[in-house]
Amino acid sequence: MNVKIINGTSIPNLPWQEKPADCTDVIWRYADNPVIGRNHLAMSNSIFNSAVVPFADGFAGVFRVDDKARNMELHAGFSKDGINWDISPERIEFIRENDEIQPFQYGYDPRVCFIGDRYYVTWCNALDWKPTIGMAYTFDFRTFYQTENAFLPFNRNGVLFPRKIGGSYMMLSRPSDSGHTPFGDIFLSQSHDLTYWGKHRHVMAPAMPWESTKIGAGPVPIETERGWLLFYHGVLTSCNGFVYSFSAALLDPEKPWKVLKRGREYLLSPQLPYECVGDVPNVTFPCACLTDADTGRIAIYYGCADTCTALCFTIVDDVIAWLDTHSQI
Ligand code: BMA
Repeated sequence: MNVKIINGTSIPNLPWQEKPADCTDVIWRYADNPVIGRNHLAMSNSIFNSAVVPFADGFAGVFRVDDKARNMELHAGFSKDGINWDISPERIEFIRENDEIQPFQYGYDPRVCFIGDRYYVTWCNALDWKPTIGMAYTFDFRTFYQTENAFLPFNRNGVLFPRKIGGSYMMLSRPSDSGHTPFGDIFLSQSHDLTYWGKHRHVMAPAMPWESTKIGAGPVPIETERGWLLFYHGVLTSCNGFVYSFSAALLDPEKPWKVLKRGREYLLSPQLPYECVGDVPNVTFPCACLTDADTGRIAIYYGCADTCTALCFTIVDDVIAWLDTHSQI
């Protein structure tokens, strides 16, 4: 491994498949995708755009589960191997930190970030049915404590950094509108206490055709000696609707609102049937990755066609080498 991962975790049981000999891409898919099908639970219409982390001797996660009434819910789950998931059929019942926090109306696109001694969950949370960034924490993925929303509506894709940087917690987000938002840049906000957020900075706007409508942060950024490695989705508007692909960027280690490298092409786009066909066609939407600090192996979990959850792989060295030769800022 050339590029060192900083503050990383050893994950010897990381789900993994070697790159197929004939693959010339930086990211390759798990051969038995999808790993979580839409009917994984008797009550589910779809399970996608979900977040997993290493936990105990395996993995745990917060899953976006849309039920058959098409409520958008969050469910907890556990796995020994990151492939076979035991997802609760009951939605998470958040314990609200105070009574003024609005009871859950809907939630989607969770991210999970371990900071200090607990796992923080950020997700698109309804405030009076308007989307913003909800926050909660858990120690065990059984009891979840909901804290104040980070921002006002309308906002989506809230993604925490896994430690304070320059004395502040940091979160990426994508201010949006009440509908299917035909615009969107990634911004960064800072906080001393994970409650009050300010010192907002612009990070990046859509640039290349594949992402020309809007962009949004994906998994929690990976700290490397070259900077913060961020996977992010980008949306193109075609005559048939939105197309969600994803790529990578490298953000400054100390001032992560500064973009050091940014892929001019997507790394993965909807091409296989489970990515192109479903409740919302042509969506690949990464919300989590597992990174083994010893080998630089990365397993990325991504939602497919707003229907199921799939897995793909890459290696830190390969993504950064690609960014070194394919960047346009
Ligand atoms: C976004 C979110 C995602 C979804 C995507 C494509 O606005 O709702 O959950 O995957 O649209 O429908």
